[in-house]
Amino acid sequence: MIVKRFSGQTVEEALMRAKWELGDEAVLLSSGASRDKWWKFWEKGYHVLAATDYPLGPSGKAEPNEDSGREIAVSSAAQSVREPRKDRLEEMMELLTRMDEKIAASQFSPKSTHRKANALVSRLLEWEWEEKWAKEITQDVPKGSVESQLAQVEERLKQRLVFSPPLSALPTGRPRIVAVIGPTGAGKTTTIAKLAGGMITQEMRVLLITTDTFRVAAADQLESFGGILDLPVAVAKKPQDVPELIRRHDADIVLIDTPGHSIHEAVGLRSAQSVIKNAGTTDVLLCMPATYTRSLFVDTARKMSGNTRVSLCLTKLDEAFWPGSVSGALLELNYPVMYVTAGQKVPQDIEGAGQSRYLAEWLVKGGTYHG
Ligand SMILES: Nc1nc2c(ncn2[C@@H]2O[C@H](COP(=O)(O)OP(=O)(O)OP(=O)(O)O)[C@@H](O)[C@H]2O)c(=O)[nH]1
Ligand SMILES: [Mg+2]
Repeated sequence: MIVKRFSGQTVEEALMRAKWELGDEAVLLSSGASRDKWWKFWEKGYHVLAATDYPLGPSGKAEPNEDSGREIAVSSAAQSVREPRKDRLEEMMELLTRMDEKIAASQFSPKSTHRKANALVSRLLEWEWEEKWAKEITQDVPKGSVESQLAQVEERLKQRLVFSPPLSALPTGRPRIVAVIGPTGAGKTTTIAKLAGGMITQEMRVLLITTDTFRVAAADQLESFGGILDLPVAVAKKPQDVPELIRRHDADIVLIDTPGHSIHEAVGLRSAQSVIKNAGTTDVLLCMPATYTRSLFVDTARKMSGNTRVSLCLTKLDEAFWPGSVSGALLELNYPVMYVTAGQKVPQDIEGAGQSRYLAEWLVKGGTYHG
């Protein structure tokens, strides 16, 4: 006798395999859901345990040997025993097929709210949301299609996020002094150029100051933007020079560029804080790339801001496809978001975060950012 296990996506498929290999004479010993580790983890599987009297033939299938063939040919008694066995097998197959259909139907039942909730969480997890935030933001979302539930999640996110209004001139007539800080290559200098470009169209008087005198050609980058936009650019050799430079110019808004540095670089962290302290800043804009992982984003934002109240400028949204890490980081930090940038073009690839019609949707659904 041969006893063998067969698997399939459905019981019927497993049975077909058993019959194909062991022949129509095979009898079903047991069946059930496959929980073995070897079954493809993303699919549900079923197994059947089947047996036959015949040994495996050269084809790899069970074939009657001479004796058993003779047995079938000559023994009408044996035939009569096998016939009801065959009927039973067909009967069981029919029963199992119906069971399969029932299981499949219950999985897609609109009544199953638990499964609906999971479908919503799964959708967020697909976009690399962390399970903790996915579960929290979807808690008690009313029933409906996943699409309509995602619209609710988007609304909730809008309510949870904090936005700062875009920079404008102060009503006091004194200059608004904005320090732009952030990790290396986050887009600080480019963001300053984008902001300045927009401010010129609003007829604000803008002064650009760079404190980035450590690196080769760092000041040149801001000076070239200043040249293109026809704006004054001042170079501060040390943070203490900034107030004097501001006094020398009559500006509504002063945008101060700072050198990028890593959070492991204590000197860099101190120098950015020194600019903030010495320049008499009214605002600090922290540029953070949307391409960071959630933990790197949160760690960097916390270390860069220190004890200073900052607003975020989310940069490089166009380079990030999966929103989970940014959404999770924003929920965790709860910092106000002032701007988002999604592209290298100056000045157009920037928008006020609170005014963005697409940000909340992107933070839920991801994909290419259409700012
Ligand atoms: N795709 C994309 N690229 C951007 C965006 N913002 C800036 N960049 C690019 O990122 C690169 C670095 O930008 P910078 O403005 O020099 O960055 P930074 O923070 O001033 O860099 P450091 O001063 O070296 O720390 C440049 O190639 C920019 O064009 C954005 O929103 N999207
Ligand atoms: Mg720079």
